[in-house]
Amino acid sequence: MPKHNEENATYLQKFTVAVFGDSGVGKTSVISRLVGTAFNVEHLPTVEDFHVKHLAYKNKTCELQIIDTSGTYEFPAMRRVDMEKADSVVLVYSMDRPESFTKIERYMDEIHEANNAAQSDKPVVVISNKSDLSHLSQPQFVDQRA
Ligand SMILES: Nc1nc2c(ncn2[C@@H]2O[C@H](COP(=O)(O)OP(=O)(O)O)[C@@H](O)[C@H]2O)c(=O)[nH]1
Ligand SMILES: [Mg+2]
Repeated sequence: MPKHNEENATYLQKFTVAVFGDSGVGKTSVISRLVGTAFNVEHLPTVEDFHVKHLAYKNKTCELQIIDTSGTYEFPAMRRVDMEKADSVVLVYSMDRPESFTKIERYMDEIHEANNAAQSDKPVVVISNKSDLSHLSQPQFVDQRA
């Protein structure tokens, strides 16, 4: 019987991804799309959820553990724990809400702090969500970041 440990070529390698972003930007929706659960047209604020997705990569099966965080800025200690345990971080902002992009900078600062503390260098991916509503944002939103 094959042993399920790291020496086994088909072992499930585990990666933890933490998803952060302002409340309502669409974090849960993006994750639902990835893990195959239904898209919800309502915004149900998340405290913290955990999802698992299996992916095949280079002859191995990876287990992606996805932490869907609360978008409120009230839980810095919880965020810090999630940042420290994540192998990589996804930051989401919404194209109709410039302030949700400004928040990305604060998350980046916190990630740098967590990285420095842990002497790590986690990859960070930024997702622009709600591109169908991009016409609602002000032009300077783009100019400010150029
Ligand atoms: N128009 C539009 N609405 C979206 C999109 N993605 C998510 N939403 C809606 O945005 C709201 C907040 O989404 P949710 O995933 O709960 O946000 P979260 O708080 O970041 O987890 C919900 O009403 C979703 O249906 C998108 O790409 N376009
Ligand atoms: Mg959510």
